Amino acid sequence: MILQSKEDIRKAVEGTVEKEKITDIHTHLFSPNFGDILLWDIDELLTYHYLVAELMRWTDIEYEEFWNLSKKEQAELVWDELFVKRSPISEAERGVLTTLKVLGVTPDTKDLNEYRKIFQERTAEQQVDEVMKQASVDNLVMTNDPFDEKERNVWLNGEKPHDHFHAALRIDPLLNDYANTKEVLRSWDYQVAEEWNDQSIKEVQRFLEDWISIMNPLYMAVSLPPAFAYPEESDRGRIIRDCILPVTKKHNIPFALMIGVKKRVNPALGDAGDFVGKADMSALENLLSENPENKFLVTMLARENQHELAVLARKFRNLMVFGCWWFMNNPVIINEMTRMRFELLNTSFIPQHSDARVLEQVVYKWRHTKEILKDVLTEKYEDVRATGWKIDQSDIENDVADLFHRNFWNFIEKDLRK
Ligand code: HDL
Ligand code: ZN
Repeated sequence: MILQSKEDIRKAVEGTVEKEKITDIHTHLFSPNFGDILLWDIDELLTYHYLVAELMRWTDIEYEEFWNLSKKEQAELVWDELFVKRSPISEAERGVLTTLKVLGVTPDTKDLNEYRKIFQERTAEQQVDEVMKQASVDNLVMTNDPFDEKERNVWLNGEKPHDHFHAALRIDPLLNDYANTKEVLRSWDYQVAEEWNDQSIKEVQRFLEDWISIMNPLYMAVSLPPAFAYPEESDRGRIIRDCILPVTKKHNIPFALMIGVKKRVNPALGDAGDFVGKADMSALENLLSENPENKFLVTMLARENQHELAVLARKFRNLMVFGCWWFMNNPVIINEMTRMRFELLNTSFIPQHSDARVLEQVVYKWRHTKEILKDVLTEKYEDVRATGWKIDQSDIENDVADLFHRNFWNFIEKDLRK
């Protein structure tokens, strides 16, 4: 049906954005059969490291003392400081309230125990089904770390993700801390040598191949510091050159780079202690131009890098830009970078991922993003319609399907190998 006005366009965009199912391509969630490493419920929501960082701005509690509190006590402290004593208007604070509302619990009381009762009545499986239904997410990709003892044992015990959950092989300790990881690999009988030689290459490749056969990952991922350089005569540079690139190409899976995190600038805050820095784009430019048969999924953490990343994607079809990552996942920036991406890349990118660490966050991260997407898409279609171009409801449905899942799955299946 040809859309005749901006109001028609807005209605068509809103309906399509609400209806289209989403593949959430980067989360820290797990299939329920992976056990208690899948985090969910109100106390986990309140002790999300984003909220811990915000809590610490209002209290002088010793960090050690906070971490020694029980999860419930930590949650009560966060609730009191950020929701009772003052208005919860930050993105992560508002996210808790949006989540409660969408899950059918109007957040109209400041009594935390009222909310706890609701979550206590559910099982993890029920909550996964409810969250995916409410968020309209029908596939989600996990972050699977073979160096995490608990998770490693789940895989070695033969657990496989339930349908709709997919693996991603995460290799930060291999690329960012090889000096210490060498010993770990040897303890798992991968006989890497002290110096980087053919044996080391063979054994690191064997390690990657073994975990690809265990996990069947959709991609291989790493987070990288602002100082990331490539090529580089370093452990990281050599492992990427000699192992990651050949193995991901052989298996036709993307290498996902998440660039710009300065880890633990305040170590006492744990996961809340990471910072951001602008990265030099030449590393990515070199990777892309030297490896046209490899596929790269990339997101960056610095606002200043977003424009360069979008322009770089115009130069290299083996680069798929994704998400508004972490400190980018705030309405003011999501709005800016999504508009910029449409203006530079049309719909050839993946607009968002939830990065959810706690199951119910999928709900708010997508709810908040969809509200922005509706506004931006309505404007973009109206700009085009105003030239006399015909916009049909089916055009919008086609574009939103690309943005919400087809771009990702097409990229995964894309084969650039000659
Ligand atoms: O490295 C990553 O995958 C990041 O997303 C970190 O996990 C970070 O702590 C985070 O949760 N950001 O949203
Ligand atoms: Zn993440």
